[in-house]
Amino acid sequence: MTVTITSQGDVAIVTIDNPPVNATSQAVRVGLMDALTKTERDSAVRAVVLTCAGRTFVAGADVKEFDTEPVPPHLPDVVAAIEAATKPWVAALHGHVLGGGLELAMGCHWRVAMPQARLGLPEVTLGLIPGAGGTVRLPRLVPPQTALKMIAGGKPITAEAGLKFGLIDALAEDDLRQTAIQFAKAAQEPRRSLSKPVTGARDENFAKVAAQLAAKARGQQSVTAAIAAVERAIDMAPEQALAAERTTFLGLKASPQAKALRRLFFAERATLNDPRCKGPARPIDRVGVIGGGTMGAGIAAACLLRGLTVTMVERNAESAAAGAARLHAVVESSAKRGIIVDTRPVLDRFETATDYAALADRDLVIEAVFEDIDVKCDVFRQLDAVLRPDAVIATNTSYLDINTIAATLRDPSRAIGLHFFSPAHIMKLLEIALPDQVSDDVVATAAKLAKRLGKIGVLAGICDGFIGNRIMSAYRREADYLLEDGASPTQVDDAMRAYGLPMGVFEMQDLAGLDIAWAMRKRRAATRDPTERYVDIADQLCALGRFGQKTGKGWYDYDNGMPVPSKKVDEIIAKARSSAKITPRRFTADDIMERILAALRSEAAAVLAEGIARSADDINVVMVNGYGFPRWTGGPITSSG
Ligand code: 3H9
Repeated sequence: MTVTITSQGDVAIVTIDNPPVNATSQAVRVGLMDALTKTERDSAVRAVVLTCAGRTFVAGADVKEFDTEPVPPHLPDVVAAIEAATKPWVAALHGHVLGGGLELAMGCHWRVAMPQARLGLPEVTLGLIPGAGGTVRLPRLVPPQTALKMIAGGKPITAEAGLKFGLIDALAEDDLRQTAIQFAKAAQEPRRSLSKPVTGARDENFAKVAAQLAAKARGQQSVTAAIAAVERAIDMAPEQALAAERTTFLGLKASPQAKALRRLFFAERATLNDPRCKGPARPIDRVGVIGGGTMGAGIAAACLLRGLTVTMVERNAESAAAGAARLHAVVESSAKRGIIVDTRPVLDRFETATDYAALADRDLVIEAVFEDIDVKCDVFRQLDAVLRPDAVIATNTSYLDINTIAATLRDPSRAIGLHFFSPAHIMKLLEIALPDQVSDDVVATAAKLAKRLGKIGVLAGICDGFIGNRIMSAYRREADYLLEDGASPTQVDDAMRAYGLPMGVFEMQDLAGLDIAWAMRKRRAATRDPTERYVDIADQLCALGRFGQKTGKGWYDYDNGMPVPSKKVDEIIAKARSSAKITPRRFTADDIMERILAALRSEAAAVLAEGIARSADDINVVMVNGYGFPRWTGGPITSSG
């Protein structure tokens, strides 16, 4: 039974039990309607507590049902029926109270929550707006601006914030069920969210938040639809606003953006559905990190923030102190962002060392030193000499040949690639690069680490750049071709931003610095295929010391930090065109993106054909989570992209 009724005195306890996240699947909706009928009829029942079994309250409607016609009873009707009940309903909230889950809770007359509960309406992230009254009830419980942020921003709030804003009536310090029962016993008449007036008007601040959210949406329709829905909820009678909400919800549900986002939702959760990830894994509690630079400190922080113990090894005391300072700054910024409450227990699990011997008891060591194969091989040799034979040794390289690095070990089967993205404590993606001899339990260990760190682990084969950087180099190459063929850096960057990327490829290079890629190109010059088209404009910029923002000049000139098109760069491009005997042509933004995406898709096809990626879905997950491709396209290699 997905919905059961028990009782304590005159309080009925309605429990939803629909693992894994108690989604409001059809059986749950039927069960709730049935429970409502029974409790209304039963004269021994004076009040009702709605609760959930397992690790969470209802985390939303069942997304798996969204590709078929909705089957009655519909969730908005269930919520409305509970709200109309003659007996008080108290929602007992724990875990994730999201989407249809929060809508159900708002249909109840009182809400008590565990302090750790998170409450939100994340429908926009699935290309939707709330479809069971959420946009209409929330602005009647919390200030309009808060409702707007929750509905159009999609980010959940803490139970404490919910209490402050009026969404929650009380926090349960220990026994949620008993607290809810006490509440139900004390409850008099039902108190209906929909009967309340909205909490305030649409003022200037509301308009400001709406404008900020719309600007951030970069083409995602659900965000603008969500803003409009909240505006309607404030301006219109509730019945009208509810009807409009439902129409918008159903329209969006069938939209290409929502379909693409749903596909991505399930793709992100399927990346480690691989037999190699399912077997027994080795322990990962004690981690070593080699190198305290930006990447090393970020990786160490990612591990510490998820409860692991970390020793960071640097070559001398001074570098160790600098690495520790970087790590402390990251942990402190996480406290400021509310990720952790107290930095002390986190930092207590951290130490630095200057001798590899300090890693003798580590379960897993991740090197994050300079991106040079000889340096990395040397680190691996030193680790081999001191680590336990069962310890996993990982490299954070983003493109070097891990088979060569693994071959320095007596037992290469314990080597693996863990390619974190910067900032490593924030970015969700972890490319797990598998050298030829890696053992299955080492793969399973990497998968366990990804989950423990709250990251999306994606399996990749070994090649230059694995999945993401390899595809990105094809993308950058095409952008260079476009310059030589007639486009300007500004046109290319503008086209990319219009497509939904946070930054264009040239402004991105200026931000990151052009020198590292230049050094790499020089190293590879001898082995480059002489028949392949090569555009040397970037090399010429570097030869002039134009390394990007850090030198005040790169693809753009910088005026007070703002990029302006550079005459010098235009000259270099013009010369490059004439020496390649190219007559420049005009490009529209669509032409530019079509060419860039075609190049990217062709490289993605090669990555798939060579078995570097397991599936097109995995590639999309990488491009969206590691490289800023707009989520609502589902990723650049879906047909909707
Ligand atoms: C909505 O509510 C619309 C309404 O307004 C109106 C309706 C009329 N449905 O993420 P995890 C599965 S829209 C179906 O790995 P975690 C997931 O696929 C919805 N399945 O766990 C996975 O399955 P598997 C609004 C779902 O602990 C398993 O549960 N709600 C759903 O890292 C575990 O998931 C949302 O957008 C679902 N709604 O995170 C919330 N949710 O084991 C979406 C999860 O087979 N969910 N599954 O791979 C989440 O954000 C996270 O799952 C959550 C737990 C934070 C809850």
